[in-house]
Amino acid sequence: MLEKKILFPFARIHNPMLVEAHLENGVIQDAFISDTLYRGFEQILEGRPAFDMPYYTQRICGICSSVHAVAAAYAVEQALGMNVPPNGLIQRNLIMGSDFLQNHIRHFYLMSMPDYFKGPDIYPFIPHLEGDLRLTPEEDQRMTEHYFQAIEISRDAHAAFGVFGGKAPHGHGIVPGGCTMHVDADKINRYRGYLVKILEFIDNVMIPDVEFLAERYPEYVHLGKGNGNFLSVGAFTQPDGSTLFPHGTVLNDRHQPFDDRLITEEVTTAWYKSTKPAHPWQGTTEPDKNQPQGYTWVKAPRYQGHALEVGPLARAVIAKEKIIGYGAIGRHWSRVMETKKITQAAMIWLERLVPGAETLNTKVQQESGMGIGYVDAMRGALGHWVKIEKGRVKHYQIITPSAWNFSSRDEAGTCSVGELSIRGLTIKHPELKEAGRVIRSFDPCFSCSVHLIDGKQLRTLDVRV
Ligand code: NFE
Repeated sequence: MLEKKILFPFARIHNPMLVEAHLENGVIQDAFISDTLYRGFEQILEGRPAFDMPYYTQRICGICSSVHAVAAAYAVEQALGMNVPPNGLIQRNLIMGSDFLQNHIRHFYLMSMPDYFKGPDIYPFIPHLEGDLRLTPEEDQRMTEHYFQAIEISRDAHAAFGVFGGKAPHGHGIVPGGCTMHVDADKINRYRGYLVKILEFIDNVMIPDVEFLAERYPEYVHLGKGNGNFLSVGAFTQPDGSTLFPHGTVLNDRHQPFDDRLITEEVTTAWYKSTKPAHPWQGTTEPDKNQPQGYTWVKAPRYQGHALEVGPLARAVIAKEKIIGYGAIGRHWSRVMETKKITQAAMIWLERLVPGAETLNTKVQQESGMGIGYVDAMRGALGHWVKIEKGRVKHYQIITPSAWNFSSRDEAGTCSVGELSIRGLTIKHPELKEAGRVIRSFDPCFSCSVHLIDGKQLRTLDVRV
C-alpha cells in the first residue's frame, strides 16, 4: 500500500524542516526534505563594508556562529592580502573549539538522545515519543541525569567561548586580521578550567554513553548510511600552517585532494530563479517561489556532480581515523570522539598562546580583491566567497554544511545524502521515529538557511519534541 507522510515541523533540529516520506508497505521508498524559510544573506551583505563580514555572517546562525566569523575573516583576509599573527590564529581556534564542544554536547544529549530514552513525566519529555525504547528504568534514569548535566556542561563550553569571544553566541573577538582580545594568564587559566571540566564529562559520561547506545541499538550503527562520498574542507589552522582537521574528499572509496574549482551549485528543484549549475563565483541567489519543480529553499551544491556527505563522520573518514559505522549511531560516535580530539588540541593551543603578544594585524595590501574562506564547521564543509571593491562587498556566496547534507535534487535527479539515508528504512512508528533517528544524526541546521519569514503564513503549531 502506498502512503505519503508529512512531518512538519520536524522537531529537535535547528529550525523548520519538512519531511515528506513516500512509503510502500511500511518501507520508505523516497523522501523529500524541505527547508521552508528563505535565507536572504547574500543580498543583505552586498554593499556593506568588508571588515564587517565576520559580524554580519555570524547572524546566519546561533548554534554555529563562530565558524561563519572565521570563514568570513579568511575570505576577507585573502581578498585584501592580510596576515594574522599566531596569537590571533590560536585564539580563533579556541573560540571555535569551544563552539564545537557546546554544539556537539547539546546535539548529542538534547537533540538526539530523546529518540532513544523515555525520560521522566516532566517537560520536555512529555508527551513521550514512545516506541522501540530499550533502556531499563535505571538506565533511563541515568540517561536523564546525563541529559541535565549536558545542559550545564554545554553552558560551560559557551562560557569558554566568552573568554576570548567576549560573549556567545555571536562573539566579538574574531575580525579580519586576527582577534581582538588581549591575551593574559587569567584568561588562559579560566579557559583551561572550563576545558578540564568538559574533558572530564566527555571521558566519564559522553563516551561511555555513546558506546552504550551503540550496544543497545546495534543496527542503528549502520542504518541510515549515505552514499559513501565524503568531503572535508579542513579546519583549525595552526600557526605552522597545518590543520587539526585535514581537507580532502572520498569519491567511490578513493581519497582525493579537495579542489575548490570542482564545486557547483544549482537550483533545478529549489525556489530560485533558474540558472545553470555554477561555481559560487558566478552563482546568484534570486528567490522565485514559482519554480515549477521547487520544493525547498536549499540549493544543490555538488562536487564533480556528486552529492557528498559532510560532518564529523566525513572528517573521520578523510583523516583515516577509526569509525564504527556509516549509519545514525556511527555518526554520533564520530561526533562524540571529535569532542575529545578538540579538547586535547585546545589544551595544547592554550600553551602556545603568548600573553601580551599581538593578536591582530589590520594592515591591508589592497582595497579590492577576491577571497575564499573555508572552514569545516560543526556540521561539515562551510565556504564563503567574497568579491570586494574599494573595501565594500560586491558579491557574496555561502555554502553551508546542511546545504550539502540536505540539498535539493539536481538536474540529473540525484538527491542529497540526507534524503538517501532514509530510503529503505522500515517504519513502524506513526511519527516516523526511525527516520527521525537517522535524520537527526546529521545534526541538521536549517537556520543556516533561514532569514526572512513570510509573515502571511505564520501560524501557531503544536510541536512534539
Ligand atoms: Ni546553523 Fe552551520 C554549521 C554552518 S549549517 S549550524 O555547522 O555553517 O549546517
